[in-house]
Amino acid sequence: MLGNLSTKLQKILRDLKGEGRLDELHIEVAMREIRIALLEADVHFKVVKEFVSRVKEKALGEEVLRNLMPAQQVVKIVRDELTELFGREEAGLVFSKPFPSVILLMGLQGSGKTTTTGKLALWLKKKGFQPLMVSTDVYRPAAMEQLSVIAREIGIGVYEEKSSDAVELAGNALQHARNTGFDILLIDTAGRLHIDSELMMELDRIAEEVRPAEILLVADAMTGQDAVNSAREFNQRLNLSGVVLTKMDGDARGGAALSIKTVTGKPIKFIGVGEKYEALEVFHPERMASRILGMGDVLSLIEKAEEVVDEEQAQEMLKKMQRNEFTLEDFRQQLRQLRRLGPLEQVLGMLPQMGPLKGLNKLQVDEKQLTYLEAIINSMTLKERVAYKTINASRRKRIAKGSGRPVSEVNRLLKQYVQTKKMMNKISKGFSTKGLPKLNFPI
Ligand SMILES: Nc1nc2c(ncn2[C@@H]2O[C@H](COP(=O)(O)OP(=O)(O)OP(=O)(O)O)[C@@H](O)[C@H]2O)c(=O)[nH]1
Ligand SMILES: [Mg+2]
Repeated sequence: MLGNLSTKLQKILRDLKGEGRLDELHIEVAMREIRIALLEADVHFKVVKEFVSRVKEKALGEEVLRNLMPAQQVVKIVRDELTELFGREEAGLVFSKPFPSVILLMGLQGSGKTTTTGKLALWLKKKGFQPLMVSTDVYRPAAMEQLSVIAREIGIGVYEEKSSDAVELAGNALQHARNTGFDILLIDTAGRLHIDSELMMELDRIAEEVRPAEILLVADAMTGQDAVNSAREFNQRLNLSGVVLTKMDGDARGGAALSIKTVTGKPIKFIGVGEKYEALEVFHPERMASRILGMGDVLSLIEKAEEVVDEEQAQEMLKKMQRNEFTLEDFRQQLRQLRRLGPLEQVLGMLPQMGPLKGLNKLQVDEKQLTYLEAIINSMTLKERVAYKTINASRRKRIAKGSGRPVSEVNRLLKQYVQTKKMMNKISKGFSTKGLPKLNFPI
């Protein structure tokens, strides 16, 4: 995520660390480089100016330069200021009581409103709410159909009514939600290529009709300063409660994410990180700042893991690793869980890029390889999976044939498995089987 900016900032700070003692000139040079990196990432020029001057002022502070590890201090300052740009506090969703509470989503055409409506509904459902969705895009019949398809796919209710009046439709949907006991009504609205007064008026009237607890702007992170400008204009008219930045998984440069809070005063509440309905993350300013600086986001990773990993199974697996009983069957299960965590690149990006994990994010990860590994294990008998030493040359040939992969890959997998087993055994000893793992990452 924000790969380019991330790489540049990390390089600048790494160079600074290489300097040992720091003087004003070092700081000057680093600040100039940071300024360029931010501008290249399409961050708003005023935001850049203020950011650099704040970091510089703090970095030149007496204590920093006299500190034994001044570069570390500078890294911390940059991280704190980045966090500040992202909005410091995690914003969270607001609900109105009594239910149903309304979330109104708006934004320019193609920014991801309909997809985000579905993602957010799914997220709320996982949290135990009973959401209902409605599309008020009365201009394109296909728009309503799109939301209905999403609703079916994620198993969430959708309010449908043939109507050409978006305001009336929103009102009726709310009435329906109230009558039938839904907690939350998510309203997807029509987009326009540009902000125009007709669009604004309609949104105004919908808001007036349903009194939303949340007015979220859905903005496409890939569009950089355009996203920021649209956010500013929407906010002037509708008093947004927050922003959802979509397409952060693509090659968004960071300009939108780093400018929106300062320019509009409104926090980013969620980010969209893919086309799948699960690809929505709560936005944590501090964690995002750490991720950009390569310090990892182990907390988010643990949360993701907790969603897909069954706690009891995990404990069982840990015990097995500690007793060195980790079988190929377990290896397969781990591969499956790994794939459920999301695209490997994203997972690796959340690990701290230092110590033993340094450079991991630059690994060329090929998702296909995981499928092949699983196919190879699938071709083994249960006995073989439990006792890998019985897998002799002729069995290897049979397994290769069964999985449609060359024998060399079967050999490599067995080798990897043995190494993993050893490593797991070692690492697992550092974890406690009670409560949270003792994490030994150097962060
Ligand atoms: N990669 C990626 N694609 C996304 C994300 N969010 C939405 N998209 C894609 O963006 C495209 C447009 O999404 P929609 O949800 O239809 O956008 P919209 O704002 O409802 O569009 P209109 O209703 O036409 O204004 C779709 O192809 C989505 O799959 C995201 O976070 N990441
Ligand atoms: Mg739409």
